[in-house]
Amino acid sequence: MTATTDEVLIRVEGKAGRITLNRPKALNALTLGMVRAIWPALLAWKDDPAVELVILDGAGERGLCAGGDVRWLYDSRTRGIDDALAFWREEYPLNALIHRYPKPLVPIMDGIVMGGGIGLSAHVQGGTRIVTERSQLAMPETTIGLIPDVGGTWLLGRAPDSFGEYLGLVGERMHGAGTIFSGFADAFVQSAKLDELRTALCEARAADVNGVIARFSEPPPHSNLAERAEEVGRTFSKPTVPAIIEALAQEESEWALKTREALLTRSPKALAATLAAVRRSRKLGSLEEALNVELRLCIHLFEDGEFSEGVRALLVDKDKNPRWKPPTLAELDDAVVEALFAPLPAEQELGLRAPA
Ligand code: QUE
Repeated sequence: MTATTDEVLIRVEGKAGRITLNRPKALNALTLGMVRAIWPALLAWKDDPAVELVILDGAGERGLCAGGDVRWLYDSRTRGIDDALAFWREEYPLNALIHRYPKPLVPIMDGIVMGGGIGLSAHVQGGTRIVTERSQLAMPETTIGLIPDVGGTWLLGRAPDSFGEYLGLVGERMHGAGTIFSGFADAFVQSAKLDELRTALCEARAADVNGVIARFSEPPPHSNLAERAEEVGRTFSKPTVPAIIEALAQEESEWALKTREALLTRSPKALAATLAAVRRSRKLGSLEEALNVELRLCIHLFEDGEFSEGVRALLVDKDKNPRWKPPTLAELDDAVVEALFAPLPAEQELGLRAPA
């Protein structure tokens, strides 16, 4: 099978379907073209007896995937919401397909894996999500006025204790053991062994994939994430974002100081929406339902201009001085946050459902 774009390389090697994100200069940021190439390949391999497993990785040294192609979304803003709708309405079903995939899928989460890259890899079930000593996993969307989408609210809602609130609000990077502790990855492999791992996987039967991974994996290096459990519990369990920020001010650690400072730079509206969405996701029954809610939030934040302002300040003008609306949490009305959760017009709704 050949893809219609060179932004993603799709081929079969031995028994493995292989997907390599191939925009290394943009840290493999996910485009609509890539989504449209990956989808039919996964569907075809599902029913292809020659394909035992699928390997997902990224070209270049810097990482699997920085996120969605937010620069393109930013440029589309003057044309309305059609491109944003098209992108997210095709990307999220791919996240769900990956979650439900009937054959082993092995995401190589080397280097930077954020946003859209998490959506392509962290939903995989079956214990095959690989990280390395170079891995940096995060859901940093509140930095650009968005919420942790691509099923991020679902994953964060299932992280231990209040770690989902912490990781989702701050966008903190996870490394080593922290990626496994949080529930975003399964196995640690030294990056120097990845070529050999891929070669072995290409010869593996589906039933042997976990055994092959076990041969190459080792205990992950220490991360201080789990050690923060008490501080995270005392602070990120509070009912509102202002209460979390206040609780951080009561702590004495350097971590609390830095975390509070970070929160104060994030979009107030995105923070409040993220806190509510992560907590509401705990009451949902499936990833698909969480994705439906996330589309509403993202479209509303896109229409509202908060997302564009975040991308402008961080990635376009790079002045790192976003003019959030409102600029502070104190000025943020609960009704404004609740309106972000409102259903979209019927034809825009995602309407994903978990398989029966
Ligand atoms: C939050 C995000 C993204 C981000 C930074 C954030 C994101 C994303 C990128 C990104 C980075 C480098 C690139 C690129 C995109 O940065 O989603 O094309 O070369 O894709 O704070 O959500």
